[in-house]
Amino acid sequence: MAFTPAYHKITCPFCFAHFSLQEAQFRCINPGCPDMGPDNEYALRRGLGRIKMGRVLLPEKRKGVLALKAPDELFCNTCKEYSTTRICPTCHFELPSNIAQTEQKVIAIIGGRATGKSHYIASLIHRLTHSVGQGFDVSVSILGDDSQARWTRDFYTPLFEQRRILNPTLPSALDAQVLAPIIFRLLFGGGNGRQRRALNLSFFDTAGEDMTSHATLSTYSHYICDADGIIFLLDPLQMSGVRQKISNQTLPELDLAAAPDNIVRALRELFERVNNIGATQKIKTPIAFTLSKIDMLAAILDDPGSPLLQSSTHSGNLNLNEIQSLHTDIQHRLYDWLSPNFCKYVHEHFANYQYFGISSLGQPPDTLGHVSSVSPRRVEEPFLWLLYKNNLIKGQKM
Ligand SMILES: Nc1nc2c(ncn2[C@@H]2O[C@H](COP(=O)(O)OP(=O)(O)OP(=O)(O)O)[C@@H](O)[C@H]2O)c(=O)[nH]1
Ligand SMILES: [Mg+2]
Ligand SMILES: [Zn+2]
Ligand SMILES: [Zn+2]
Repeated sequence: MAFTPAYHKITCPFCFAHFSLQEAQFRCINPGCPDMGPDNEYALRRGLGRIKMGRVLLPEKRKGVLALKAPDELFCNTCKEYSTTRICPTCHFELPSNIAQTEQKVIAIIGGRATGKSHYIASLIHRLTHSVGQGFDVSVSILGDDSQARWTRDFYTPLFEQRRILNPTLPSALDAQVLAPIIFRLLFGGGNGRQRRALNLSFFDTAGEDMTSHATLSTYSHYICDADGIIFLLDPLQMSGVRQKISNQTLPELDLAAAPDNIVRALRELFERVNNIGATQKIKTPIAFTLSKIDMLAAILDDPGSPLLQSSTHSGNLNLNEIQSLHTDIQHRLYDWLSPNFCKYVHEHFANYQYFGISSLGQPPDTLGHVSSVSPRRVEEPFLWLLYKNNLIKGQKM
């Protein structure tokens, strides 16, 4: 039987439980196995009713030097077949292959209702898999059949083929699917003799509605509080200063529950509770506070030189000067558009943050919810900055 060294600590890309490779369980996936039955852990996590699954195979507890190696397959006594399908001991989700050789990172995308999270995920993934990756010597692919099917059905086909805007994401109580992340594999390096490095990245498309109450926000508490980076979307169309200036256009209704101040406070309180952070301590997780829908702002920007109107130029390295000038510009405008208190609150409570601006569509949709083309602007920047903060790509002052 083949073995892999067991010292690798694994973080489950679905439930974020930490365990060693030794503790990983297996599932018999032989369709002819007579021992199929309900899997309560799996059903509970997915919000499903009773579901029949292949048998869960438990590894033997090994001691001494034997504990240094973990089996690559386990034997099903019922059907007499070996299984190489590892599952998480906590949530019973199937683990991606090579999990032991691959780093795991989690990037949380959060924001109030209709701030643009789903469209952002769609345009970011599209850019990463089509063009940005090459400039950074990274290849990006979607991992697993579940993730691939969901990406195609819920994001790619409606937005990029049919050019229709995406539906609002249902809260987790109504659609358990949002509790499962879309997982990507990023492969870094390989060029110029550099060492290759593999990374699995989990993204959840959360419903804004789940972000506005303590009870539902807690569902995602580990996803958010253990994340390696957070993209926090802020909708300029919910900011009073912006609404006054573009009042001649049809604007979405004002949604007080989704107000940026409320969600940033809820986020801070969540960190205080889950990670036991004192009232005066700053949160260290890198957070990209990102204005969405910046295509709507062109009409009200008095300064044609504003970085919000320029496109970004990052290739190979993250251009830190460009990031900084965008940050300063947005911070200055948020004083006016939102309130001086917002920036002050962010500064006092977060140690590692930066402001960004993106447009996922490049233009507003028409009244029927169609777009003539999808031309994303600056969408990769917050993501690249988070990779930079996690030492995965280099930054340069140009
Ligand atoms: N002008 C403009 N509008 C956008 C853009 N992205 C999204 N929108 C609009 O914002 C609406 C909400 O976007 P979603 O991505 O569904 O927002 P969400 O944050 O996922 O919302 P929930 O799933 O309800 O939490 C869309 O239906 C579009 O009308 C953009 O780049 N530009
Ligand atoms: Mg959504
Ligand atoms: Zn798990
Ligand atoms: Zn079996």
